[in-house]
Order: sequence, then C-alpha cells, then structure tokens
Amino acid sequence: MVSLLPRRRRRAAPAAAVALALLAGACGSDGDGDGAAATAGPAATAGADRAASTTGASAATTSEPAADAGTTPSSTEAAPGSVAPPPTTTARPELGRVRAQLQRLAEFSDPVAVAVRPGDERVYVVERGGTIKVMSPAGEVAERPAANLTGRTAAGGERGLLGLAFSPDGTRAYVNYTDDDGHTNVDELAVDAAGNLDVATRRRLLFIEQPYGNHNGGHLTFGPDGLLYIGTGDGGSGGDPQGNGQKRSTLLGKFLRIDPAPSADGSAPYTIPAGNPFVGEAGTRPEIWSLGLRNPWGFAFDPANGDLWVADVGQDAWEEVNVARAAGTGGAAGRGVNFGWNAFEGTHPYDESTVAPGALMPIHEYPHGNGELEGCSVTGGVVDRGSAVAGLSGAYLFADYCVAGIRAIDANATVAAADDVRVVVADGPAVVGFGTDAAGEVLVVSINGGVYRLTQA
Ligand SMILES: [Ca+2]
Ligand SMILES: [Ca+2]
Repeated sequence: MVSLLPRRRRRAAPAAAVALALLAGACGSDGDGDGAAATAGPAATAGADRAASTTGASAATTSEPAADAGTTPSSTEAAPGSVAPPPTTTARPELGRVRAQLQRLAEFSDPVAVAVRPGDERVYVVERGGTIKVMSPAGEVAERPAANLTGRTAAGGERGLLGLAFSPDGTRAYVNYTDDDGHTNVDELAVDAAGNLDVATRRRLLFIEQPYGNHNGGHLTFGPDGLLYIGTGDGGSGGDPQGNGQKRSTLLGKFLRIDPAPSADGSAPYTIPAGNPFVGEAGTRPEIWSLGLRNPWGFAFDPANGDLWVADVGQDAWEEVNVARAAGTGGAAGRGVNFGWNAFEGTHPYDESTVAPGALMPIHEYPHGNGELEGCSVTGGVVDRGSAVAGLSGAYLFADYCVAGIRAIDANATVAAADDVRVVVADGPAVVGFGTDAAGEVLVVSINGGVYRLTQA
C-alpha cells in the first residue's frame, strides 16, 4: 500500500537558507524582491530605451546578410580541433526506464551557470559574484579563475554575473551581468590560447537600464546560426507594471538576436542580423527576436534539430516551459514568437487589459505548491542528446528552484501534462542551471555550490 500513498513532498535542501537568496523576485512572491528592487526607480522606462539606443539602435539601419544564417542552421560549426559535437539523434526517450543520479563534480561559490568553449574539453563555471572558474571533465578546478569581474558587479539575489557564452570559434567570450547600479551589461572579452578571458579587452555590446532589481534574465548563448541570443527579463517588480513584455520599443522582456561584430559603418558595437523579424518597423527595436517573456531562466537550442527551449518564471500561480520549434521556420526557431507575458501566465489570462496576438502557449505548465511536480520558480534546462543515462536521450530536462528533483518530458511531445512528466532524480539541491559538457552530457548547477553531471544510477 505504501506505493500508493502520495509521494512525500520534497523541498530542495536547504531551501530555507537559499530560497530567498537568488530568486526572491523571480518567485511568485515578487513583493519580496521588489522592495529592494525599487531602489532603481520605476521612472527609468524611457531611459532604458534611450540608454540602450546609444549603444545599439543605430545599428538598426545596418545589416549583414552574410551573417544572418537564420535559414541555414548548420552553417556555423565548431572551430578546427574542437571536440566532436554531440550525436544528433532524434530518437524518442524511454522515460520509464531512466535511472539517473547526480554525480557531484566540484564545489563553487554561488554558481549559476556553466558553459563550454568550442575546442576545449573543460567546463567554465559562472559564479554569481563575478568569477569564472574552469573545471576539467573529471571535476578538477583550476586554482586561477579564467576571469575575475567581481569589481564590475554588486551581486546578490537576481543580480550578479549571470551568463557566459563563447563564440563558435572559441576566441571570444560574452558575459551578461548586472553592474553596481543593477543595470544589465553584455560585454565581449577576448580569450587567450590558454582559455583565459582577458578582462583588459572588455568591449561593451549592450547596456540595458533596469527599472527594478529583479527579472534581469541574464543568460545568453550562440544559436545554431552562429548568432548571439540574449534573454532579458521584463525589468522586474511584479506583474510587469510597465508592460515591457509586449512593448516592442524596449529590449526588456525579450529574446534578442545580434551579431557581435561591430556594425559595418562602425557606429554600433554590434550588427543587427538582416533576418531579425522587426527590422525596419517603426517603434520597434530591431534586436528583438522573440517577445512576451517575464524572466527567461534557462534557455537552450536542441543540438539535434535547433528547437529553442525556454523556461519562463511565473508570477503567482503558474511556471512554464516553452518550445519554439525550428521545423517550418528555415531553422529560425523563435523568430517573431510571442511567448505571451503579461497577457498570459502559463496558459491562463493574466492582465486582461493586454493582448498578445498569436501567443505561443507553453508545452508544459505547473502550479505553485510544494508537490514534486509543483514549485515556485522554474529552472530551464536542455534537451539531453548524450548517452550517459539510458532512455533519457531525447528528453527535455528542467527543475524548480523550490522543489528538489530533476524533471523530464519527451522533447517530441506536443503538450506535456503532469502525467507526462517523469521525475528522473527525486532529491537534491536547489537547481539554478543546466548545461552540457563538451561530450554533450548533462550538467546541473546548484546555487548551494555543487556542479553535477547527470549519470546512470
Ligand atoms: Ca530588473
Ligand atoms: Ca508564456
């Protein structure tokens, strides 16, 4: 009979200590984060656009068709000498036979993300405080950080060094962090032959003024088209009071797509790809790739087919996982897609004064609560295309910050209801990030300090 009892409710340990540390504002209880957050002042909306436009908008008139490989998703391959890419099978997972566990590789200080550099077998670990450390596949951490940006960020809660991505040739790194004033910066750093990031070469690409302390997004990645995708939150507070998610004149609440190369006429630090969906539209930022996001926390392209997966943290009731399919888009997954916020929270109407025409509904949503399929703040993951765990290849993995465990759904599903979710690791630490190593196997990051590999149990 025991097996028929409801499964024990598990909370990520030690949730009490950390639950408010990182995602206080990302969780539904936005009031928590907003008090402190409001120091930046809500009056910065217009300023955000102006400030950003000083670095980017002038690029609107430039284009570089050659760089816009949106219709040729496989055009950018890793640099010569790089490790082999993950196998591109699209086989369906067999979630019923998955037996997985988290293998701890090493400990860090407030790690929030991991990245790999093409041609390098090591894993780069982002510490929120501003350091980037390098770990061997076996979990040995180099004593010397690959970069130290602690002087550029005042970290805490949803602020700090939040994201790292490497150019497809491995020679440049892109970091996303909030500065001492809480504003978002995306900078480029050169990478030397030893794989260290040269802070002296720092070049600012984007500056986005943040009206509130929370919902800073912070992740970024190169897509299969070789272009840089940046996730931004709606700016913060709760409920998107500025309507940024649906507002096309702001970079907040969006996916952005840029070519980090300076614009052809030298007037802007990056280039607007010609294939961006809103290029040339009045009142619309040309950097926008997708809109309607609240706080995208973890997004990834499926290496097998280019699908864009994104978890968007909910407000008070629903957490959501979305997938923008590449099929039928010429490889341009997410192009012009409206993810719905703040007209919708999950599939549920939220602000009925707002419309989000044609909004893409999540493939999966779950309610706030303490059950094993509930939570408070979704952490987006990756589609497993590795081979470390039998039956798992072809599954999308995700987690929730407040409820322990790693969850999986079939990446081929059209809609995933609660019955379609398999908890593949039932206990563990508070998960804030996922990634894949150079061999394509899944990594898991806990704000508690651990970076783990998902392995066969
Ligand atoms: Ca913010
Ligand atoms: Ca949504």
